[in-house]
Order: sequence, then structure tokens, then C-alpha cells
Amino acid sequence: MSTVLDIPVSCNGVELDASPEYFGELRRSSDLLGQPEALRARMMEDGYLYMPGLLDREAVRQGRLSILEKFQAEGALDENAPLEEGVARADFKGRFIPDFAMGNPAIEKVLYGSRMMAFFRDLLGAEALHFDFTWFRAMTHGQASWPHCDLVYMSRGTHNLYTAWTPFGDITRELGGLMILEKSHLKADRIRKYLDKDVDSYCENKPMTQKQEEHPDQWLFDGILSKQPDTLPHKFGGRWLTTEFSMGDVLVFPMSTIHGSLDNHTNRLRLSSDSRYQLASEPVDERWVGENPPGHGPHVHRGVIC
Ligand SMILES: O=C(O)CCC(=O)C(=O)O
Ligand SMILES: [Fe+2]
Repeated sequence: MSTVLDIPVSCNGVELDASPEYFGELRRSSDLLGQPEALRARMMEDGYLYMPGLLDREAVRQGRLSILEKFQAEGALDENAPLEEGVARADFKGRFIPDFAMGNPAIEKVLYGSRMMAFFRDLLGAEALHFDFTWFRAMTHGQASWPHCDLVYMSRGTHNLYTAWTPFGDITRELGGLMILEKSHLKADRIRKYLDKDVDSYCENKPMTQKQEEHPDQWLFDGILSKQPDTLPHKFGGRWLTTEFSMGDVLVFPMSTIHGSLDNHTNRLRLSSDSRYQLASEPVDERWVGENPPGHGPHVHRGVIC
């Protein structure tokens, strides 16, 4: 069986085995809020912390509306549906929209406001800082993220770094949402070669591939761990874990946890962000901080000896 309530469980069209040995629910850790030791222990044990209701739901809703208003202004939404539902026009294709999120007070209040920063101060044990770059995604029908670890995109500062994945809408199973490969943070040795990569680095001592020579402006490596998400539970021995997320929830995980997302099977936008937090005292990956974070691309490419 690969369906739950008749909704296919899939990632970029690849069906996942939804039987209980291979697919399950994220564990909720909101009962540990305000207990830093217990939060750290749970993070070490599970490789993630799912914190339902950590954020103010109304503030998240205001953030959602601010994004939907921008889509409405560009004519991306179905005018016959209420704005809040975020129904996309049939010809609209979702995309990565950091430009809608950065400098947007309604979004930054949620992601970098007191609740989130206090949570990371507790988890990290001292003053936290956040990256200035905000990853924000509007996913439409059939769009999802392939399995990966975040380290390959942001390893140039401390590796004691966390991602917060924040839904900006109630994300039912048919809208997709994030999934985590159970206990994958404990299997880092098995993917060491992958984790040591940096999507903006190239091998100085190896000839460029023809593709790289033809498209020097493109990514050298896309950071994807696997395009066979269905095989990973068998290969690593853990289930894919997800849940039905609500506005106000946050899912936090470290750089070595394997994760991806499920397909959106609706005509509504799946809105979510990923933001990053670390100790203020530790080195920062320069690509993601400053007034105009440089981000990925040829301007930050580095030659390394492979
Ligand atoms: O929302 C997604 O599809 C992917 C998010 C992700 O990879 C992350 O939060 O690190
Ligand atoms: Fe990620």
C-alpha cells in the first residue's frame, strides 16, 4: 500500500511505501519547551525536534497573508477563491521566493522574533544568531524537494547549525510538507563523502566536466543526496517521518539529518520557509549573512583539492 486516505505518498512523483515499517509520524516535543537539557537530549536521540505551537499562530497567519498578497498582485492566484486559501491559477508554477520573505516585516517577525530566538538560545546554550538569508518556498502541484542534508549548502562556518522549517499555512497530507529520514543523523559516516561536499566548490586538481565548461554560471553540484527516496528507508533502516503541520509549528533539525518533502497534490500553494540559527560566538558562512547575502553562484565558487 502506498496511499494514506487515498492520497499518494510521493516525492517528485516517486511513490513511497506508506506501510508502517517505512512511513510514520514525527514525535512531538513541545512538552520539553523551556527544558534546554531535555531538548538537547531529544535532538541527539531523534535528529529533529518537532515543536507544535512554538510560534504565535496569528503572527504566522499575517506572514502568510503578506506572501499571498504579493502573489495576488502578480496575478498568480485564482480570483474566485478567498485569498487566504492561496489557490493558484492553473498555469502558475510555484517557485523559490526569498525575495518575498527578506525585508518583509511580517515574515521576519515570525522567523527572527523573540519566540524563535529564545528557543535557539535555550537549545544552543548561549546567544544565538540567525542567517540573514531566508529560504521561502511556494510549491504547487507535483513540486517537492529531493532528499538531501543541509550541510552541503552551508558548511563554511560552524557546523553546529540548525534549520527551522516553518509552515506558513496548515499543511495537510495532500499539500505535502517536510519529511525526515528517521535516525539518519546517526548515519553520517555512511554518507561522509556526500557531507564533505560544498555545492559552491570544484576540484582544482580534476578536469572540469563538459557540462561545467559549457555552463560556468550554473551549480557545480545540486546537493541532492538521492533521487530514489523510496529506497532510502531500506538502505538506512529508518522510516520517512512527517505529519500534518499547523501554522505555529516549527520543525528543527541539524545539518546531517536527511530530509526532503512530499508532493503537493492540490491546487493550493504550499507555503513554508527554512531559516538557520547558530551560536553568535561561532564562525558564520559568509554566503548567508549581511545586507545582501551573496548566496550560491560563481562569485563564491572555490577551488579545492579533491
Ligand atoms: O520545504 C521544502 O521542500 C524543503 C525544505 C528544506 O529542505 C529545509 O528546510 O532544509
Ligand atoms: Fe533542506
